[in-house]
Amino acid sequence: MSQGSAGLAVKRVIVALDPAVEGDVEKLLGIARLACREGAGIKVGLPMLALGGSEAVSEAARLCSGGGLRVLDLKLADIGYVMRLAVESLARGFDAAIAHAFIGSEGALEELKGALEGMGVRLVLVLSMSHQGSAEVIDPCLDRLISVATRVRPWGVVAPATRPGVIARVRSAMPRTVIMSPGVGAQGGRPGDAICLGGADYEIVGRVVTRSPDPVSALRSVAGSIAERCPERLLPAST
Ligand code: O7M
Repeated sequence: MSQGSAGLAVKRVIVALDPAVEGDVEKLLGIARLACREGAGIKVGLPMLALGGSEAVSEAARLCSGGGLRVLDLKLADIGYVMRLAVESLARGFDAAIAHAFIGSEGALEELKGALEGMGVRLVLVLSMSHQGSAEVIDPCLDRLISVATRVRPWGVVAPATRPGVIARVRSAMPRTVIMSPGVGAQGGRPGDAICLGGADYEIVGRVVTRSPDPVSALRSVAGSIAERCPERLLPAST
């Protein structure tokens, strides 16, 4: 593995900042800076909102204002009007915000996409999830979810690192859409499965980095595994 491919690989790793208790919030905000400087960026969502409030959510985005992708993960699944209210108060300062594809375009995702575009924030849609229960309802509908996404034309989609075959199906249906894939490490996905086997652009990693006594080394180690497995895939990711 060359230094060059390790450097490219680390720019494919987004760190999920999910505090487990209130006392974690400050520590994770500290990791935000390093995840944006060293890695591809950060993802914050309901645990950060619940334990740190909207101030902590905004602060995470602010800490990354010098560079790095800032993804707000509320996994929205509501009517367009309510999702618009949520993003108008929480998504400022973020580059992208996540919603579920299953809610459909009319009256929901179209309105959300319009609201986000007005704020300069890109839409990311969840097409499949990393846990086993995704096989119960979501995955049997994957083709329909892809067709919703094809209509809505989000900037990015989410597909699971725990099932690279699902990512590969999404990649072949949506060749130019950014794919981000969670489930690496703590949920059993191997670093590199999503990018090397599935064709994802980014791997989302939470606990492996945030619970490590040495988050920088943990982030570099995930990136090192990706770089070793498929250096040829590591041209800079589209943003
Ligand atoms: O690496 P972990 O398991 O500690 O954290 C995984 C992160 O990815 C966590 O923030 C989850 O909310 C998120 N995630 C999943 O784990 N599975 C999914 O199917 C989808 C997501 C996600 O980010 O959706 C946008």
